[in-house]
Amino acid sequence: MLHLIRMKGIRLPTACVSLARAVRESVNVNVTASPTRLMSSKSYNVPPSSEFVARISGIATMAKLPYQDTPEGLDAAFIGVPIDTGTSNRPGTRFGPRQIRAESFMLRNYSGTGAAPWESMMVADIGDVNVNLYNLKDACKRIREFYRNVMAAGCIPLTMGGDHTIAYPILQAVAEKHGPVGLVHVDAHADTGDMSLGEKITHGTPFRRCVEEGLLDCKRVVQIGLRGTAYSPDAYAWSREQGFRVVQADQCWHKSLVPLMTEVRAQMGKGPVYLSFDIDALDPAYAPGTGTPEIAGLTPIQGLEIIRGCRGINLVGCDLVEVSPPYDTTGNTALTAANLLFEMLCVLPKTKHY
Ligand SMILES: [Mn+2]
Repeated sequence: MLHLIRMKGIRLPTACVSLARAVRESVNVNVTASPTRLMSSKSYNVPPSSEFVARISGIATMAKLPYQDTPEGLDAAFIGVPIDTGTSNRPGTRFGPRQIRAESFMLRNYSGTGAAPWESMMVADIGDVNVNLYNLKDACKRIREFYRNVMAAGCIPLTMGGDHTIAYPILQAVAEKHGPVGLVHVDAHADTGDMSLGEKITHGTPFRRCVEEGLLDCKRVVQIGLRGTAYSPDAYAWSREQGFRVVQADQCWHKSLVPLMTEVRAQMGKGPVYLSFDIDALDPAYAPGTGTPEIAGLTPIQGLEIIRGCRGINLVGCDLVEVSPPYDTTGNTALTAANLLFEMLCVLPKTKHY
């Protein structure tokens, strides 16, 4: 764990502070002009600026935030769940959290929307769930227990997957605290299958399990971006029968999704909502590093419109899943994921906007 020190209300990793101080002193910069100094009068974690600290230096935490090993005292936390045991096709999502962290060092202080998360909330990277790579049921149990602690601390989890199986145990913990939640589910697939190869727990079944256990407020569920070939002529009938709103990818083509999100906000109302974003919702031209790609998907612009359109929704947890680094040597899938996760942080209820 990085050793933290406090300096006039700003918590930075020690190495970053000493480097920042050295840089300031060597160029005689007015201390009050440091962007980190201007962030807030409260004691929040603020990632070091590349004005003072080499962007590529340091241990790769999400957004260069401090690492701490508990959720205590945090308003929100980034958490990795490095698992691909549930995948049906290309593996590799166990490497997702690591590469998202590695690509996240380009993130700065403000979103283009004027959102200022580092001025609004105490956020840290609390590391990874120690998953069982050889037993998916035990992995789910470990994930559920980890997230129970996170929820008990009053901390909003922002999860880096990991295949989509993880949404099931996470939602078990979320619903234990909040009761049945609304769901904004962005994905190429409905992930509402019943069984695969005789197994109930896979990355194609999490939302069926969630419905069976009463974890979702089904009238407040929307699935956006669904597409691809199917095993039946009406592949999303089960979703609609539960009361979900289904927005297939072809209903999104060539359009801004801002009007859709106005409707989604009305559908979600004031109750608690979980946001689950499978990177395969995006077109594989933009996000090839994923386990089950489907052609003709959403653009990154539409992805941003969906997330930014969640501002005003009572988000109690978010995830970004299915990043499989071995299938994208450019790193751009993970870079996109890092940015989408930052934008999720930017629409949490406590985040202030300029
Ligand atoms: Mn999925």
